Amino acid sequence: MKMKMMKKKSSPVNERAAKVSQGDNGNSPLQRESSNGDYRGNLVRDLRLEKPSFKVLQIRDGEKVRYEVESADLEAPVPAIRESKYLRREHCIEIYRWMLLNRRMETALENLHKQGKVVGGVYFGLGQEGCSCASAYALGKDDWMGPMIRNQGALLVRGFRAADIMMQYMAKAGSPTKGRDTTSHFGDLERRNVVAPISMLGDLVPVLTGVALGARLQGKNIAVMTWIGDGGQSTGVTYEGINFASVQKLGLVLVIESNLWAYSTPSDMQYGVKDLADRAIGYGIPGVIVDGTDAMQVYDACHEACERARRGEGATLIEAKMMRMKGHAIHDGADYVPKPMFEYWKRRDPILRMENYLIKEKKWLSSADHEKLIAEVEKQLEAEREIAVNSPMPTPESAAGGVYCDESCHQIKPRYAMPKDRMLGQNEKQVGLKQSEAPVHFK
Ligand SMILES: Cc1ncc(C[n+]2csc(CCOP(=O)(O)OP(=O)(O)O)c2C)c(N)n1
Ligand SMILES: [Mg+2]
Repeated sequence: MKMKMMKKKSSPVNERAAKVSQGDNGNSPLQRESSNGDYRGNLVRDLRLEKPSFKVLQIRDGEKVRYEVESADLEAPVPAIRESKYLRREHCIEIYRWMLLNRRMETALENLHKQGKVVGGVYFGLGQEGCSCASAYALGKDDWMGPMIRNQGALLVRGFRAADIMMQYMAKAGSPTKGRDTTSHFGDLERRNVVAPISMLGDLVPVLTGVALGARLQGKNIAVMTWIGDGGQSTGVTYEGINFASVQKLGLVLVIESNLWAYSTPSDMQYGVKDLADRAIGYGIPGVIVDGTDAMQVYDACHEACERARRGEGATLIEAKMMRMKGHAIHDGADYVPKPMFEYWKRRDPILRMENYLIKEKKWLSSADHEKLIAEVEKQLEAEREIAVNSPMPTPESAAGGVYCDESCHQIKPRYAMPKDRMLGQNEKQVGLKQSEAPVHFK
């Protein structure tokens, strides 16, 4: 059924640029065939079970700008979850649990903001929990990640407590940045292998690539995962970072959170390619398209990309198609988003889809077990919320102290082994460094 949401009198401004495409290219779900059989078609795989296609049109009414959506797919039934090739029952339930915790923590944060307890704004990953949690779940102990603002789920999976994140937003003394920063600009270089988010969009890409290079120079190939939005991926530094990873065959796993909006700009008003995964062809690395609301697809693509990274075969670009289900942050009511888009993606809520999958399709969870699981998550969250709310603000005297610095903070220690400098053609038996030598020399 063809649904038209446009009013007849409206005139689209720059129709081509305003088209938001979800890649309905008619190709096979597993592997897009190239027309001439060359390598280009084989570099991009599409794991999705549906390929919605939208057109978002920018309409100008005098001074005012608004958006309307046109699509034949808005009433389409929700597809099944794609069976994971790798995950067993307990893993699927675990991922679902992280997704629940992610969502409920963000709801708690929204309430804390309304109570005036949060200093500054709150960023949400509503509708993206499956992508955030399942991607981070694919990382191993030695791998690294660099989250962005919508990856609070990934932080939970990587071992941060909900209390850490809530304290951070409330600028509490016990927060990871000891109250120096709100939102999520924190990492953990010592225990959890997490690089802090960088606000300048794209800059995390070369940083994570550098982490992979550092590990390589210490004799180990690791996976380094970071995320970027459909808006942020347009930055020059994103290209530089991916290109360097591609040339050096470094284990970058870049997840593009293709959520149809960047602030109030619909995707295709700032890129011309049909699917962002196609950019992988230009970088010379594999690209994968997944349905970002299907946690199983996200996991499988990320798992394969991480395995490839650990084998030293290089980078992968994963485009996760989904929808940002709130505004940019708490201050943004997202009134500019056409309502039918929200309705369409609400039916594809990643938590609802996973719940159906576990309870109805696989029968891996009984209703009673499900209720128990939810009660446990709520109990955990309430306990952590209490810790966060009751913890103290920083003392005035502490303001002069560092955020990360302590006495030994500038001592950079090799994590995996001593540098072997194999890439530099030096004697492989030589391990360790002379006192005067820096760890890495590009000669
Ligand atoms: C280089 C750079 N340009 C602009 C901004 C301001 N900015 C912050 S978030 C944002 C929108 C990001 O949209 P997208 O990358 O699609 O991510 P989403 O918010 O949808 O997750 C912009 C323009 C920035 N932080 N860095
Ligand atoms: Mg976006």
